[in-house]
Amino acid sequence: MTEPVQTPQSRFKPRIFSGIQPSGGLTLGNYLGALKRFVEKQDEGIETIYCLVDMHAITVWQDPEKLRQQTREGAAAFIAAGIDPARSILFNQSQVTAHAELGWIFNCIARMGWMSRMTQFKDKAGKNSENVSLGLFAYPSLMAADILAYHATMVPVGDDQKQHLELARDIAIKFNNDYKVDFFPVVDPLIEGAATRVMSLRDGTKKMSKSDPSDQSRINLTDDADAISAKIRKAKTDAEPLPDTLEGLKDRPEARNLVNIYAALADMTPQAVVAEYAGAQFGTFKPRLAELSVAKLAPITTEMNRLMKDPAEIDRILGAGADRADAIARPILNQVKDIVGMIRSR
Ligand code: AQP
Repeated sequence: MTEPVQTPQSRFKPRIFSGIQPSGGLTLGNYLGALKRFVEKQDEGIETIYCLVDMHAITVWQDPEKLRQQTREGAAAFIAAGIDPARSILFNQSQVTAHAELGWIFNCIARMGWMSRMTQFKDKAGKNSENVSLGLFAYPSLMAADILAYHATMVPVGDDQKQHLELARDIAIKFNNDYKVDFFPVVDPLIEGAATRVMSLRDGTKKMSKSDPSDQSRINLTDDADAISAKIRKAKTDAEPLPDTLEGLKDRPEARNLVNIYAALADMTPQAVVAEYAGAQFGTFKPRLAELSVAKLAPITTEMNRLMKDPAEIDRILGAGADRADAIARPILNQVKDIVGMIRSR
């Protein structure tokens, strides 16, 4: 057996990895829960690796031409939101084969029982669990590979991904224990900010999602000012005015959601938002929220549209990012193969 590799946790330098599925156009939820945070981390000067996870996207059916389009649109959204492909590594997952290779090894580490407890699988499979893809079941194991192929130590995500990140930690720990090494870092989820779970505009108990059948439930990053304003105007609320403390929003999920969105867009705390709008009716608050949303999102949409006019340039950026990603992941994967006992003779 391979000699145990002595690698204390402290040797891992801070490195951030995160991804977004190109399974549809990106939403305000993806922006506030993920993309905006990705830019902040890049701007803090931490090494950042960001990925359009197209292999995750095909765990449910994707039309090939749409998948290509959505991947480019996702990359355009990253850049338009402030990701600089020179400072961050930006690529699509399938171009770096280390993800699939490590994903397989992790399929052999993860336990069926662990995967069966994943709430996202249960939600997405619903009553149809016999008929969904095997890939959908194995999704969190590939996600662990995405992160650990880079020895990433921190993963900014929305709240819905917390359970998957706990699973990535379990996989890293079990691998280290099984092979008596201290090879993989134990990743830290970064779930921060006022909008870690943006809810549907039609139902405050449901997550805003790009695959929700109702377009009215979400704000898309490609929506124009009129569409954004109309969706916010029609967003479900209640008849009460805004309270003066957050406690007053406890059983008002739709109202709480709009306050959180406002806070995240304005870089305020939700407490500060209710303090400012205490006693205001939604007839007053909604137009202000619409105005703020348009002011923050319109420049991103305009820049995305400009970038989308040159798909070849987007593909070039993704390819160059994939080369840089591969240069980090390949040596790590090679060490994994040595640890596992796989011969590498070419
Ligand atoms: N509503 C949300 N609020 C806060 N964060 C969110 N994220 C997604 N929705 C919200 C965060 O965005 C990142 C990328 O998510 P993903 O594309 O990998 O898949 P998802 O979480 O399943 O997002 P969707 O929009 O619901 O996609 P579909 O409909 O394809 O399943 C993650 O960090 C996620 O937390």
